[in-house]
Amino acid sequence: MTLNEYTTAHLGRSIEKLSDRELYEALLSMIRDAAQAKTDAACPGKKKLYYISAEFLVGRLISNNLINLGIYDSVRDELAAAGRDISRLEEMEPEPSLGNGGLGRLAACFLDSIATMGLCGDGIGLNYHLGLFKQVFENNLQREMPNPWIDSPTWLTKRDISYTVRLGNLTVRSSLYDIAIIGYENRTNQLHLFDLDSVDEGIVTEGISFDKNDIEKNLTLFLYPDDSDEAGRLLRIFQQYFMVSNAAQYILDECASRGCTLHDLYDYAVIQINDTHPAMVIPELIRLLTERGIGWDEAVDIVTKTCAYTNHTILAEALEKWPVRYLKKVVPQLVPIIEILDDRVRRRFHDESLAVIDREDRVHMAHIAIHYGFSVNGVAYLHTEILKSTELNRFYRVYPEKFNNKTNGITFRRWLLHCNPLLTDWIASRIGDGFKRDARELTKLTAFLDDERALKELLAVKQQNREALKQYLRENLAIEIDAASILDVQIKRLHEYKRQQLNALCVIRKYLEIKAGRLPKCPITVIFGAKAAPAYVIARDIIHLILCLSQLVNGDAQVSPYLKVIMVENYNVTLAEKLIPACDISEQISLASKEASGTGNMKLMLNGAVTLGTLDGANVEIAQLVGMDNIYIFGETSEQVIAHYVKGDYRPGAFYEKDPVIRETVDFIVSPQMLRIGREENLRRLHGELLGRDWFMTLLDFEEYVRTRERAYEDFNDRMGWARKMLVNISHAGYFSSDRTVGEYNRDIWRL
Ligand code: 26V
Repeated sequence: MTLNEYTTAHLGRSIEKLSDRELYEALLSMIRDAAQAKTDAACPGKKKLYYISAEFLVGRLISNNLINLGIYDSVRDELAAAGRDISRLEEMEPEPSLGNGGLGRLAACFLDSIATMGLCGDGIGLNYHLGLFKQVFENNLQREMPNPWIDSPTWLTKRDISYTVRLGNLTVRSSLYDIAIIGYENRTNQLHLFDLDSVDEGIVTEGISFDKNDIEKNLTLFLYPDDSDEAGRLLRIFQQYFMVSNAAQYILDECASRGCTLHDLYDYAVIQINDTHPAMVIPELIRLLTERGIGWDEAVDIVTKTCAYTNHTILAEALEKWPVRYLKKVVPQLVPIIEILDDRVRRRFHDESLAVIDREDRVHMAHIAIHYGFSVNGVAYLHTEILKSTELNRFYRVYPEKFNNKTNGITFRRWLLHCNPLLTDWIASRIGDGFKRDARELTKLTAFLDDERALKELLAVKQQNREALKQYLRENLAIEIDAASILDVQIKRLHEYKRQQLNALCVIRKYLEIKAGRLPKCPITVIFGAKAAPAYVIARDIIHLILCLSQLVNGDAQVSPYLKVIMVENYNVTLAEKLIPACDISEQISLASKEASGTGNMKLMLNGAVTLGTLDGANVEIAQLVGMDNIYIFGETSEQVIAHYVKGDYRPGAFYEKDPVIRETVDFIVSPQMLRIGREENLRRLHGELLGRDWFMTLLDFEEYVRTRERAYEDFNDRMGWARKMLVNISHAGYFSSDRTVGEYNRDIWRL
């Protein structure tokens, strides 16, 4: 059915007669009907996957759904023939605010690939009304605002399903909303989002403040509510338990309805636990199974054969450990179960480091997931190796068979077909359409590495995308960029280990160079996009530094023709889709060993940006695929970095004292120019942190970073040489399709 037939049948009017709003609503409901029609496709086997995650960063859905239904081009052309522009309708859609960063975006890419591969697998999470906060900049500081995203019409479909959940002294009844996940020319699965009807957005006062104790009203307001006080931490546990208790009840009910006796649960269900946030599903399932008459030993056995855990970070501070005291307040019903789980571990292994409850009475959520699950996976080759050799080494020794690697991936439907139609068409013109189904076909592009015409066309595509970005930033964010400049981007959550501060120091260097008359051959635009966790003081200071630098550099008539610094407000999936096709240099500069994988690195590579990065996360695999001539690698290796931590021998002061360039650069943070623009308290605190502690070793790699970045800028001027590097990157990006990743999960873990 065409859109026009649809509007005529349902609204009695043709496209021409409808307002943009009416057309948008019609499009949404047409897509929902089409998705519904694809929910009944048979599953390949009787087992079904349940992917439980605190985050699903799905992004806007209209265009992606149209692409996956195979009707994007026809709808676009139909609209155009009626004098209407599909992009105006696309821009009307609010972006669901259900995630923070790579973890949530990965979950969304996986759902797309699972449905695309015809597998039966649903997501399960929470319906946060105000999402992750919305970032606004005021006086060069980040301020947090609620991010309401549930509009009318919405993709959410209310289901007639509800469960009882005990939250401390409170007993609540949940509601369930589904979002259809439409595979590319394949079946429709569901994202199940649980919610509570009593939640009240009206309790939010100043910014994102609210009464943290009023669980009935606040439970699903925000993703990652501030946990800098006890009430905030308790709220996070309330959220997690609400999520997994609903998930467990849903899974048991659905499996029972399909013939499962509970004794054979693992034949009907596999549960992927995305990071530790959903790990309480393990004791909750044991509770439910024993309550339904299954003996303890068997319940533990069933659950262990059903659950698999993905680790997404080695940062100790991010591995959740909940005090037993908290769990007694929030989930007293799980505490005796967790104690038995701990007891069983202690009887079996006489190794304190493997315990579920440590000597300080804290419950290690990852330890529950490893002992009582059948699979533990890291998210890139290097990350899994580090887990096995250091962070989880004791576990690896007792359960070597559970450990496996699944290098992350991204869905090419969103990160190529949807966000970069020009490049997609260009690729298709060269190698045909096969890559749209099978990303590995991109390697066919290597045939054009010495084809001057092809390379020129590729540069022209990038140029057009840069101009489109320029226009978008002007119209939507009132930001001016030079479309002829090098676009050098770092877009990701703000964290010290990702080292946005290192990039900022490099910007200071460039500024001082230009001031001294050493001008770059090609103008440079450095773009940042990042949100800082509200309670993360140094991360907020780094944002302040970048915003102050931006004001200084862009306002300096002598410098700004050569260098501009942009920090986009409220970086999200929608902005990523605009930025990535236009970028030239992809900054992946985390301290080696700290970035589990990264997935932005894959998106940028696929869109023809060249990586400037450390040998960390998936950068290692990118380097292997493209070869050292087509990537800019710098910095100490993960082994060297790990050795510094073991020896405790990194001293930022030593770098500062011995290298006058470093000293001048770091001191610039608290120079009179900067203090005129910024807040002394924030700038001094950051300066002190870099000199005194610098836990993520910014200064360690500074000199080599500056040098390597200069080399990349220099190479950029050789346009044909650069185009070749772009093409090598695009040609080898196929490995990073989430279809490949999901295929491996299914082969090794899920076995659907
Ligand atoms: C969470 C937190 C929370 C509080 C304090 C500091 C901190 C630091 C890191 C994290 C990350 C939690 C897990 C996560 O988001 N990991 C990301 O997962 C992506 C998908 O696998 C991966 O590409 C990123 O490298 C990894 O950081």
